[in-house]
Amino acid sequence: MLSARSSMAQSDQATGIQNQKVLGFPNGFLWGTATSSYQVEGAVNADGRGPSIWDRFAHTPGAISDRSNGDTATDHYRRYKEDIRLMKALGAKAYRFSIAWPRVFPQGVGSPNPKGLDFYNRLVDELSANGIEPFATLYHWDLPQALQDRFGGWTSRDTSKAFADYAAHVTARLSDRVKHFFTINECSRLVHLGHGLGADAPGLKLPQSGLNQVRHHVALGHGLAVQAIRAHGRAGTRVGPAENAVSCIPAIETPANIHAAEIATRELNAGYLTVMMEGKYPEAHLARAGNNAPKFTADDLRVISSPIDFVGLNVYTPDHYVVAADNERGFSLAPFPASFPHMKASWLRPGPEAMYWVPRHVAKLWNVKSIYITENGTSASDQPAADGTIYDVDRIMYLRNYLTQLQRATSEGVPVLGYFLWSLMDNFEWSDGYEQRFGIYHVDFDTKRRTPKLSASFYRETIARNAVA
Ligand code: PNW
Repeated sequence: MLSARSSMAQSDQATGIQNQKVLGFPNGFLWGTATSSYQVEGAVNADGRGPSIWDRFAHTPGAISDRSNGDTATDHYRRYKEDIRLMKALGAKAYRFSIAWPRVFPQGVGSPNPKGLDFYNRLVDELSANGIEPFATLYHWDLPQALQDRFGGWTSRDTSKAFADYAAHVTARLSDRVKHFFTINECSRLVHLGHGLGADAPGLKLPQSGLNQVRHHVALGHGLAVQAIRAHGRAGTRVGPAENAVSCIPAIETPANIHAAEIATRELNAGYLTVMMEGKYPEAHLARAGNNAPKFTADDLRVISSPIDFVGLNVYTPDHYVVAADNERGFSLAPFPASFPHMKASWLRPGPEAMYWVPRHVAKLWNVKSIYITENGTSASDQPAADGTIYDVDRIMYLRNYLTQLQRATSEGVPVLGYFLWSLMDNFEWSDGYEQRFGIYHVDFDTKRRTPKLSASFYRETIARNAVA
């Protein structure tokens, strides 16, 4: 009797079709999942937590499509042990969570609330007991409302300074167990959607000059926090941003288009990664802003570009670039045709190649030696089949394609050390409320019951093989 393996080999011989190629990742590749405080915790009044701008925004009529809010969310605050069991069932090695600033400083500044930090102490201890490495994000958009009221939030550099004080406080207390800190999640989205379009908290629609100043204060907050984390973290504490860089991919992989996508990456991320990595705003960027350019000092630029240990990248939807000879910028955006497919959320247009090109551009442009993919995932309709299972094969397709491109990157030596799938479980998807489900575990928001989707099995298999399943 032939074993299954050798009979497979035999039929391969018969057809001439080769054995399936293993798309393996480097030894020790760090597989994880990600969430953020306001999206999962709930318990908004527990243990002295102060209100955040997201509490205020979510309770504003018309702000959230399904009129929901994060008051209870997934109740992760009380169910974190169960959630760590879910991670363990996946075989995950790391968990990226965020710390709610208004739990630690209910007024943003001033007296800390020790009970708030206690939650993260419990969480970190439980993760460690289960062999899961904690990666903490310090700011995933839930600014204490008190700072919005008092300083105008990120319109003032007082908020950048308050962020550094909060970062120092947290690092001093957690860095005995937490070795990796992310400063700010997606500076670009919090600036653009929160302060330009008014679609995220605090719901502002600032004119261009004000928006540019907010962008500068957010970058400054990142830099001040990097310095605070260095000053207060134990030896071995590492820090970096978690940015959703504008993802520029060459529409066709010719050397000229690749170059166009690379210079687009540098220019289109000028106010974020570029200034963090280079310590200056590119001339062309300031020239385009003209009178609306932000006000800053030379010292600000030194702070913003404080050395970091890694770059975190959230990778979702890319833009396609081509070279344009008649264009002095040297790159040209190929707009999405109306026929371009999208996932359940209309902004989520799949572009798996982003998972190859974005870390590659970042590594090459700025000689970055350590990169984490801090988020990647998709929403899906997630209807249970007759047998009760959610066969989310669209999410699996999406993940498999992105991971295949990630493997392409790591196999070529692009220094990506880990990947955090967004998200462990369905959660409060900001202005889309609970209508967009990103989890690989389904959450029944009435009972808070968690159930694995088929994609949880896909991810477990990928982690077990350390290769695309
Ligand atoms: C991220 N885009 O947001 C956030 O960090 C998460 O909190 C969020 O739940 C997740 O992705 C899914 O939306 C993004 O338009 C939203 O490219 C939009 C974009 C990127 C990231």
